[in-house]
Amino acid sequence: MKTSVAVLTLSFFYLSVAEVQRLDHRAGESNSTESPNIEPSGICSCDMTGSQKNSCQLVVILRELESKLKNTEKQLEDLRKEVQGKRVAFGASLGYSGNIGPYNIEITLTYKNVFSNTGAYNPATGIFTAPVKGVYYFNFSGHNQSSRTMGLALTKNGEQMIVVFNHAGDGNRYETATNGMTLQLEVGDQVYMRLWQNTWIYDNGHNLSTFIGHLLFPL
Ligand SMILES: *[C@@H]1O[C@H](CO)[C@@H](O)[C@H](O)[C@H]1NC(C)=O
Ligand SMILES: *[C@@H]1O[C@H](CO)[C@@H](O)[C@H](O)[C@H]1NC(C)=O
Ligand SMILES: *[C@H]1O[C@H](CO)[C@@H](O)[C@H](O)[C@H]1NC(C)=O
Repeated sequence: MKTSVAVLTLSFFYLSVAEVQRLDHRAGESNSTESPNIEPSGICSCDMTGSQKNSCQLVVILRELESKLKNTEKQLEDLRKEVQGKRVAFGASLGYSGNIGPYNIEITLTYKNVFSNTGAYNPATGIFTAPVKGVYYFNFSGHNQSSRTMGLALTKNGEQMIVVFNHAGDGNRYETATNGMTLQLEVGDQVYMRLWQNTWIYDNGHNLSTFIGHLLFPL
């Protein structure tokens, strides 16, 4: 709107107020429909003087520009709404879980301590469900004592994507392993963390074991 106001203001250098009103009224009569291609010569008659005709054509062009600008503004607003609906992110830790495992089956980890969540991550199940088609980034970390085996898998719809595996070694160190990946997801695809059978993971109030994900861009 600012642009059209500026353009209109500029036009007063060339047209008197009365002239603009008269011509604008005239242009309005033949421009009641929203035709994007107004033919200036169709409104500005032949019996006008050269300068009148120029002014008349200017008004017609201005009106055309104004309607195009209104259209662009509407498209921009629609786009803004669309982009806002596509903001997706979450971050969580196991929190005060203590030791989890070992189990004789693989389990899905539930990261209950939520730092942020636009809603697509369910802390009760540990499952992230893609709300839009797009490219997403995930990262996770897992902590435990070096004497314990830790196997963690970022899993998509039951299919293992990437893993960290901590081989149980000697010593009594505390170790954290981390990994991350960019994944293309369809609407409804599910991503979650699995703890391998007969392995351990640990967390406490320090949020050592985390799982995060966010939408990089929609497709
Ligand atoms: C995952 O996150 C950790 C901690 O921020 C970082 O050090 C690591 O580079 C990330 N890994 C990948 C593969 O993005
Ligand atoms: C762990 O996360 C919670 C929030 O989710 C936070 O209040 C707490 O301070 C974190 N602990 C540490 C040691 O950073
Ligand atoms: C790692 O797992 C073992 C076995 O359950 C446990 O004793 C230990 O305390 C765990 N956590 C850490 C931080 O080492």
